[in-house]
Amino acid sequence: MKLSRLKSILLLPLILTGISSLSHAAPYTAGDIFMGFRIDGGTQCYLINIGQASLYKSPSSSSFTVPVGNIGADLSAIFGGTWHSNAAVHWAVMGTNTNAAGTGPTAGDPNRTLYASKAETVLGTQEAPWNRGATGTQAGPASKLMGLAGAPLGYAGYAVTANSSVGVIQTSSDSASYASYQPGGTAINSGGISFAYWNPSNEGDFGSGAAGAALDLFRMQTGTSSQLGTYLGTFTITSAGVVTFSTSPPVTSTPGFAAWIAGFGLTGANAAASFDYDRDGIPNGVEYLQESSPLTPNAGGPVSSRNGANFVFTFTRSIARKTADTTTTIELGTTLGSWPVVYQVGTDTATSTPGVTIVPGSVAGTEDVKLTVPFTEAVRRFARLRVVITP
Ligand SMILES: [Ca+2]
Ligand SMILES: [Ca+2]
Repeated sequence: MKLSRLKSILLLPLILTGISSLSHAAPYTAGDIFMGFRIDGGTQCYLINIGQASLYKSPSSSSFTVPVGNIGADLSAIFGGTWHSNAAVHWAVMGTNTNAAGTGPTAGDPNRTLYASKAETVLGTQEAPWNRGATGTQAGPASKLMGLAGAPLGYAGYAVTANSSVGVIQTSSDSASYASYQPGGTAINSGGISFAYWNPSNEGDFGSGAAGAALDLFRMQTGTSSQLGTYLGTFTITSAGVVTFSTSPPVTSTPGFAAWIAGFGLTGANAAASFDYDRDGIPNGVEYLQESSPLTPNAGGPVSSRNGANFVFTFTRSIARKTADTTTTIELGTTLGSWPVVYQVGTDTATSTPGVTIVPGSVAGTEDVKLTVPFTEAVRRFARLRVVITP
């Protein structure tokens, strides 16, 4: 009896040792997406699990640091200390939830939903989204992305590095390495374009330095090739390897209000931002901001309410409509005749007047703007949303 107990006690440290070594295996959960790095002609590449796609699809903040550990140390070790200014060093983001046929969404997405980056050609200007494809078409890249994620030759088959609990260093010539899916890499699985699908590539490089590199992230549910993916946000990286994801690029490539309103056939006074052509109470400029039709009366628009001791004014806007030609303000007054108190609504909370907060909206591609003002006196208070267009 005593001997048996002694054996149990002796076995315990061995079991713990086993668990400890297992914890270094690269962690992968269905729905995780990846950031990859490679260098032209390199024998090694670097693959990082940046977590569930939902972190980027429905981010809890409009800008956050992606928790990847000290990847700067790994990048310097693999690609040299000047990796962040080397045009031969490439990076990209990509992933899928599953390639398995079947019913029901997995990880919150329909099967074969794809995520892929596109490098910004003009820094600060959003790229046009990748197209969506039919279920059968998206099976090709989804299959390769599952290969990238899996074991033994993909991500899950490796041990993580000492610097990053989510980073693995792969042998480029392995058939499921990150480099093997890229056109300039080992090109085992690329077909000359990224994952034999994103043409020419979902990668950017560091020829303009880390400060000149940005990757826009798009989500592509299965659909038709005439449907565009959805822009989710932009990745940037510092020369120290700190990765940031932001849903608020400063400028988008959208042509702006003039082209938008002309597209509805409105001209002259009917096309003014302050005019309410369809008489739904929403001026054309606000219709633009929330992407509702200026021709058809619709519900929506700003909502004001009282919340305890605060006056609260909220509206939802389209991220794609934060074009450089718009100036957005929330104006307050105690009558409907004058609006003496003006709050600026910037591209994010930091660039707005204090009291205004901007957070991701419940629908991808939108954000919610909220003004909170304490009631300081017992008077009526009115607020309006004003969009001024500067051609
Ligand atoms: Ca209207
Ligand atoms: Ca309308």
